[in-house]
Amino acid sequence: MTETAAVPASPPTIDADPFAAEHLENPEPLHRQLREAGPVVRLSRYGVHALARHRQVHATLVDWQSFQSGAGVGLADFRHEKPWRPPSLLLEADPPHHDAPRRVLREVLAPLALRRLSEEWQTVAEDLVEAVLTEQGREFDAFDVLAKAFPLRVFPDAVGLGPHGRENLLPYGNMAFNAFGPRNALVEADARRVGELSAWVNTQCAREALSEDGFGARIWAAADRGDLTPAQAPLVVRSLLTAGVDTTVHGLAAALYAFATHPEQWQRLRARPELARVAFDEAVRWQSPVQTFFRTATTDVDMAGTRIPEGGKILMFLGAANRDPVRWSAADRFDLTRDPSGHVGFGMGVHQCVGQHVARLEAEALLTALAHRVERLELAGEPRRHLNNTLRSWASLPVRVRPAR
Ligand code: 8QM
Repeated sequence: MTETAAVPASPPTIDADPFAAEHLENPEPLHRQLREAGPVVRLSRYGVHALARHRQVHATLVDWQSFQSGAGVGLADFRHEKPWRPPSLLLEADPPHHDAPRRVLREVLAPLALRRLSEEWQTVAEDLVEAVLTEQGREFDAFDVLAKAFPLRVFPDAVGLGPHGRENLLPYGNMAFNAFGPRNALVEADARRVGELSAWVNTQCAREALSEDGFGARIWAAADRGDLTPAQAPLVVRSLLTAGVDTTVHGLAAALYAFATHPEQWQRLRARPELARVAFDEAVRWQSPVQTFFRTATTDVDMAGTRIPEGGKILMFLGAANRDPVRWSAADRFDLTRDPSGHVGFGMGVHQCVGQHVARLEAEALLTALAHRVERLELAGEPRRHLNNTLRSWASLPVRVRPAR
């Protein structure tokens, strides 16, 4: 075996556009093709390298020295192109600049800091499920009334947002997640609202706009202590508003879709509601709500026989890695008995999702409430995707339920 080829060969080239509607709608066939083509492939359409196997995606995520985020984690190279908004201090930064904002947000969103929310969110979830069952009956759009409704009921309050304009949160996130991709029709469709939505979000990040007891206020308190500069605080709040809404909405939708299509797994959760957390992680592995991110090579890097040039963009297919048959047995199966840890749906390494405990708490509250009240859950119609360059997202998820007695 010649594992260490002295002269890097040119990798297999694939001409498909992963951001074309057909692949966003149904990404698995292209993911399979990319994984099978090789450990590193070339995407001719965008002049970037791509990784779809778990081993290489994982290795790239944990090697922030060779693969930076500061040049942007989308297709655009911030060293040559002006970003659509000031870069995120978390997502689009590298150590050492990344360290202080990361530490602050990690503390604000730590499991211990969330404990006081847990009981309240459970009650909200129980009330929501009860209201849906009485008001909607046995058939409803689980995307609208559960996956969208629940995070919007708990998260903006937890941040400390005011009551006005909350309907801007999802469109703003949708725009931000589209912006990581190429400037295609999805980005064009958002263009006319960029100014208005950005202005609203930026206004919400000011100290005066935030209540005194939320995540936002705690970020500002960190600035008062000198852990952040006053200029950094609003950008860290902006990260919460960008990364904290659409992700959980579509992540919860992924979990509901998984259960609606796997009745035996629903029965397993009903028998043991304490599986709600692992079920959510398995749903994140199985659907990968965040499908892709880019890195930029800081130097020439040889990976599995391919030389990635300094400055080159690398597209990581998180969703493909999360179903790599080399890493996962029966990778395409949603299965509560597996251990999904090691999935890259929340990333890995220094940037691994800092809000994952918030997401898990939301999921635990909603899934537990449902498991107690719903005996059967099934699709009542064809689910519809909403297309986004980065998020595997939903437009509707019609379900039929049989309430437990
Ligand atoms: C994706 O603005 C940000 O800091 C930010 C935006 C999007 C994400 C993360 C952070 C991964 C969920």
